[in-house]
Amino acid sequence: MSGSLILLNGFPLTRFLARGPCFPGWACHGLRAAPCAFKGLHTSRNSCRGKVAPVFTKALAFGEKVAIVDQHGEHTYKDLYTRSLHLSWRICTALRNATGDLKGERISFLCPNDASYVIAQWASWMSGGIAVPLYRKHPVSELEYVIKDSQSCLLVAEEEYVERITPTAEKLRVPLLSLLKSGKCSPTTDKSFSETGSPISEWKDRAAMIIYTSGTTGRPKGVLSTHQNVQAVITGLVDKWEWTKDDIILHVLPLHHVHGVVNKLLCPLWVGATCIMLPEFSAQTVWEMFLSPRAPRVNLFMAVPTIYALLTEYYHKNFSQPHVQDFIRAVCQENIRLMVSGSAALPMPVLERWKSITGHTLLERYGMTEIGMALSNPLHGPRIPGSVGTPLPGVEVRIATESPQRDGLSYTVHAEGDEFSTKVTPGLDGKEGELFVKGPTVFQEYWNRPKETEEAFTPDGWFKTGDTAVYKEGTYWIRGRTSVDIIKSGGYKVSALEVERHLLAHHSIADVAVIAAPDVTWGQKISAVVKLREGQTLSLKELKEWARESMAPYTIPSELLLVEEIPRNQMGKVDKKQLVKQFYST
Ligand code: MCA
Ligand code: AMP
Repeated sequence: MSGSLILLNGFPLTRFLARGPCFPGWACHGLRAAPCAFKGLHTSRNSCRGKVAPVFTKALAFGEKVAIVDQHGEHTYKDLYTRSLHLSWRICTALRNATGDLKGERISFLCPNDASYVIAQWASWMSGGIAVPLYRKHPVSELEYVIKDSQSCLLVAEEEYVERITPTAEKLRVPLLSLLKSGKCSPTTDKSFSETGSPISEWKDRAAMIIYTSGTTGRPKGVLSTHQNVQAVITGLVDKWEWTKDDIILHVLPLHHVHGVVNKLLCPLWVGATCIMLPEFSAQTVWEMFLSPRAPRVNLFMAVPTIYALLTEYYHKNFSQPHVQDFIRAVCQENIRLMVSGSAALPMPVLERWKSITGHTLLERYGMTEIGMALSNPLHGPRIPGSVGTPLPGVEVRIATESPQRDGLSYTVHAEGDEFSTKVTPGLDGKEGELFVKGPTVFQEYWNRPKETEEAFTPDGWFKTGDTAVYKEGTYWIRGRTSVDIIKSGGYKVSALEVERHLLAHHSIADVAVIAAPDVTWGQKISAVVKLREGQTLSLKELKEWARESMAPYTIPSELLLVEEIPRNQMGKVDKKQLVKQFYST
């Protein structure tokens, strides 16, 4: 840690650019990781050529370069590597593992958005474990679910969260290691261990991380990705969006989802770039970071559409003078090379307002926890508003519909493509269908759920995304989810059925249907249509307060509609499309 301190809205930053040489042979000489070449291998859905190795294996090559800037200061690649190695030694010691290879045991970790997260993630990998990130805003019951479901053998918590998670660790009898705040130094590593480093040399088929995602059935499922899967996503994006070590990205997303973990954190760390991590999203701080005349100068930004909508709202409230607006546009044009939107459909008004404010046409791309990133508009060349572009390197996509046959299911393929071209079935031009994906980015399995894993793929190995898509005008378009029970709110995927399950535990609620209310800022808002038990009353405020105990904040309904009866058909099903029309059609 060194350099002169700059205080920006209470967030200390130090000058860190041009900090000493990188190690020879690596990024200093225009490092661009080779993209995974995967073409036409229909029999093996997860295969990728080239050496697979996790991101930390590159860290020493970037040496003294600053990897992370957070609220505690700067952290070089070497700092991160050394401290991760030390933690991995502590992990193996705590588990009495003398080999230094946990062979795929799960390690859950609870860290703020700062360097401690990277250290916990790298340490999990260095010790041969699977990284299971927990989210600090989740209620304890949700944290417990993830630790239990992933069968984690150890818990790492940054010191701020130790007190909160200790009862859970004790209840589940999982050892808990406390991690110092990212600004504090760890004691020196056991010498022999630090000299040996990680004993693992073969990474390709090793599992890397489990990210939890909601589906239409059951509780959230753990999506298990291998190091090869993770690397394929990273290298595809590094290649297509031309990441270099000179990039400086501003990180504002949660770190229990692929967008925050891979696109915004592992990509910069892969190329030796710098990631400035805010503890959480704040529109004011983001604008200050964009407009600050001093280093570090952010030149890359990625977010969900809601964040662009919130930044736009802040801009209109605070920057009304024409000369300020001209200044903002000029600074954004000059300093920022790329702004990306993803995780949910980008509404046209959000795209247009952002363009008029900053001069940037947001690059929209499409991804999913199970497949990493699949489709992207181009870095160079026209970005078509409303479309998600074409397949990323190594990714194959199909648009198809199921055709039931006597002897089982078959699929009618409307279009099929890869990075280079798309073929359309004659007569099915522009016809909507479900989007299928294949390639090295596609996950290995839902943790401990073989049946769900099998059902998620076609017999010939395509992952069924559940998104409706169409190919036309030379590009792919996402038309929405096939299921009404999946809600996208603020970029988070929320299962309506899971929300209903929680709400039915409320003593005043007799029946409930959770629906998605369209909203330009949040994409969709979670709306609960509720029938109360006789004699009961319930306000939205009361419901929210009650829900905070057991529900993740972004799954709590922001609207409550009280009804006499919830309309159900003979099968007991609610026509949710009809309910949305009834309450939200304009
Ligand atoms: C918060 N609020 C909401 C919602 N969330 N209102 C309606 N709907 C919501 N979903 C309200 C709160 O009630 C509160 O209102 C106010 O907004 C601020 O709440 P807070 O919790 O502080 O919100 P925030 O921290 O500002 O969160 C907004 C956010 C967050 C930053 C946009 O939702 C976010 O980080 N989203 C990103 C999720 C993400 O990374 N998804 C990637 C998964 P009041 O003040 O009145 O109480 S998808 C993925 O990874 C795939 C692979 C992909 O393609 O990327
Ligand atoms: P998650 O499962 O949380 O990773 O969310 C993945 C889902 O987000 C996808 O299946 C899509 O429904 C949605 N999604 C991601 N990017 C886009 C996009 N650019 N346009 C529309 N939907 C998107």
